[in-house]
Order: sequence, then C-alpha cells, then structure tokens
Amino acid sequence: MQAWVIGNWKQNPATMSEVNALLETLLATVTDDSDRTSCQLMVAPSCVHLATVGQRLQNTPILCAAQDISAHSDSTGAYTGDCSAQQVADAGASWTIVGHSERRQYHQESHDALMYKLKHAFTQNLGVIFCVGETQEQYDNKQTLEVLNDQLAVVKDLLDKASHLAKTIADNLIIAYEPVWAIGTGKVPTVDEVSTTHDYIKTTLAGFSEALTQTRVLYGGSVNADNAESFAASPVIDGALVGGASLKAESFLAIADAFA
Ligand code: G2H
Repeated sequence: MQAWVIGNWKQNPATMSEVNALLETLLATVTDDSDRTSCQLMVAPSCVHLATVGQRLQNTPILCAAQDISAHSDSTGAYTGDCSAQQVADAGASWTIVGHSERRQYHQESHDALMYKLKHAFTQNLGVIFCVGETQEQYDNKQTLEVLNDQLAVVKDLLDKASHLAKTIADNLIIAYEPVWAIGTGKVPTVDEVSTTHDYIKTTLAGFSEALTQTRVLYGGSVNADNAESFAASPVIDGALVGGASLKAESFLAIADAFA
C-alpha cells in the first residue's frame, strides 16, 4: 500500500511569505526528484492560507487539506467563523482533517459534531483524515482500545445513517492514530504499541464494513526525521501525520523518504 505523509501545519507559519517559502522549497524538491513522489504527500495549512496553498498545489504531486470544516452545513449559512466543506473544496483542498485532538480539546467537539463533519466532507467529495487517540491518563489506565472504539463509532454511526455514502467513505477515509500524550511532546509509543493499535483499528473498521478493510491508518505524534524509519518499517503503519517536523521542508521530506 502506498504510504501517505501529511503535514499538519496547525496555526503556523505566521506569515504568508513563510508559507510561500516553505511551499516553494517543497515543490522544487518534489518535482525535481520523481522518487519522492512514490509516497503521497499532502499539507494542511491554516484556513487563512488555504486558498493560496490550494491554488498553488493544483496539478502538482502534493495534495492540499483543510485542518477542519464546519459541522453545521456543508455549504453556506449563518455560522460565523466557520468554513464549510464546499468552501474549502472550492479553495483547493481535496481532503480535510477531522477530529484532531486539539480540536477535541480546545473546541469540545462532540461525537455528533464529528459525525456531521464527516458527512459534510463526504457529501462534498472531500477525503477525511479522521484523528483518534487516547490521553496520557487513558493510556496509563490501559483504556486505549476502549477509547478508540468510542471514537471510531462515529464512522459506524455515519455508515448506519448515510448508507448511500458507504462507497465514498470507503474510498476517501484515512484514520490517523495520534496518542494525545505523544503530540508535540517528543514522547512516542513503541513501534510495537502503535502496530498493535493499528491492527485493532483495522479490525474494528473491517467489522463495520468489508469495504473499509483497505483503509489507511497513519501514525501521528512527534514523528520526526530520526524516528520515521522505525515507524515506516511496520507493515500496518501506512504513513504519518506530522506536525512540528512538517514546518521545515528538510525534515518533512526526510520523513517522506523514510516511508517511500
Ligand atoms: C500531532 C502531530 C500532527 P506533532 O498533532 O498532527 O503533531 O508531530 O507536532 O506531534
């Protein structure tokens, strides 16, 4: 299975000129070196940078994703501060992240809100990188699988409620397993721990629908140029969702090389 390496830029960089510099360095390297494209690359800029990045990446080997979409409507409406699936797709995104733990933590995103985000994304033909993962406390209490089960139930509920979207979901869903305690901390689980968790996610999805057996499961949480190779060696780690290390072209591309 082709690995996918996705840069989640979060609320970075600070300026449009830094965004352009990062983008041009990535594009110059990727288009000069066709080997780099054996791994699918994607970046998720902040919403204010999305249209510029999305337009620049049209017809290049790098895909563009939004970091989030509105739960309230897939198109337009009186939802101040929100951006809809239709709007981000029009701006050049073909994917969106949904359910990142920072959204869950700082914006109290509920099970239903996440389900509607998934539904709106798929309705507008956006792929979804759906993030799941346990907190430090849940990890310490050995509740990881239980937590993942609850979080993945969003996908099951959507399948039950919108069976007409089943094929779209199967073709356009990626799961990113991101233990909250590993995000931006430099702490990482062992490759064996991640592999066991990914096996569990894959089995759970296959239990929802046979069509989900091929769903990619990425690892995220303090992935960097030094540890990427160890994660890439696992046959059940299908790529990486990268935060801090995606803000420098050199480290992002080194991670991509590890998965290529
Ligand atoms: C986890 C990850 C990207 P970082 O949030 O989604 O960030 O690699 O900085 O831990």
